[in-house]
Amino acid sequence: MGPKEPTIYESALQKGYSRRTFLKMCAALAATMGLDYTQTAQVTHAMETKKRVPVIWLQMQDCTGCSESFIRSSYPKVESVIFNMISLEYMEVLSAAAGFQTEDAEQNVLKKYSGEYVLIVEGSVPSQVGYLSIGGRSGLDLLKEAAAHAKAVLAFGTCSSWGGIAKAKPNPTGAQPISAVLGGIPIIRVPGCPPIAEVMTGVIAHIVTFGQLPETDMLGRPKAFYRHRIHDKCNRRAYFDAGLFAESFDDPNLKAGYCLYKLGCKGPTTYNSCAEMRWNGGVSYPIQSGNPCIGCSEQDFWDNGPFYTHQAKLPFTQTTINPEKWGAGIVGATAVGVAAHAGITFTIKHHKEKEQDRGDRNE
Ligand code: FSX
Ligand code: SF4
Ligand code: F3S
Repeated sequence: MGPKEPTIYESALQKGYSRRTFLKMCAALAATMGLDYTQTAQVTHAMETKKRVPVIWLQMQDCTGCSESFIRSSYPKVESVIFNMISLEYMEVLSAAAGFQTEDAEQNVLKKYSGEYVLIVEGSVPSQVGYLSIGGRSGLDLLKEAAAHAKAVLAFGTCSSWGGIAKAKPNPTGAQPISAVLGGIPIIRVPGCPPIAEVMTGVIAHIVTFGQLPETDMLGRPKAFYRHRIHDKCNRRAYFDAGLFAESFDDPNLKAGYCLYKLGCKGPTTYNSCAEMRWNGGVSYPIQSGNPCIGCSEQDFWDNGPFYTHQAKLPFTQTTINPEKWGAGIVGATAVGVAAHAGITFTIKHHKEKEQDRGDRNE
């Protein structure tokens, strides 16, 4: 028998982390998972008693955006995730080895950790012969082999979840989501092009902490991160409800916070955590930065464009609400939609007066 494998806590200590840093990491993980502060103890207990989870990260047809996003996780920092919570046994982007050496390493890991490892897949799978071969084997082959003995399969990104950009028309490679070729194997979908780093680490942390897959919605997405539409938590939502819309990208009202719906925003039909967790360690997200949501976490988002053109009705929506009418209806501005010129003028005027008031108070 080999030496006893260290727990996550022990391995953190071995790497020179203090108990204090370790506890901070547990608190950050609990927050990322959306757990109550009081549940931090549960996370800490799991990290003190459980061993690191081996992870194999496969890349199919993708742009490496998911890997790039993941390695920029801020809360917790990816070095603490990678080196403490999981043991990243195979990942092309971070691999020191190259070529056949790397492929050999993968084969060893598949055998050594059979039934124990979490398989993360980034990218879509081509159905046309001749596309995507790694080390002389087809991507499809490698994927099926790795999925067969995985403890859990996580589809990171819109490509592996739904097919993504490669599946957009005319789809020359016959790209498909991994669910299309892994029949019968439960898959957790973590869509986004790419997904938010903290969402990815949060899903892994859930599996490590609770020893089971997180609760998902009908489409296999973890509810903790995909239960809200961007629109539900959007920082511009009050303007939508008030019927105040930016009319163009150089409209000064865009900077003032007006809603981007008329510029094509797909927030009303997009499920993701961007508006709550934001990007780059909580700094901002597309809408906050002035760019309409293009629905990057949704199925066929590339074909559901155009991205920046206002559409009265969004195609393939999960809601029958027409946000244009809904927004104006809420203000009660004669309830005839954004075209109700008098109503809009009133709300804009009213808003400007309020802004003026605020400015006066702040002076
Ligand atoms: Fe790229 Fe990942 Fe988009 Fe796809 O992210 S960011 S094309 S979801 O598979 O690398
Ligand atoms: Fe935010 Fe877009 Fe909804 Fe406007 S339409 S409130 S910008 S999500
Ligand atoms: Fe994507 Fe929309 Fe978020 S475009 S990054 S889901 S705000």
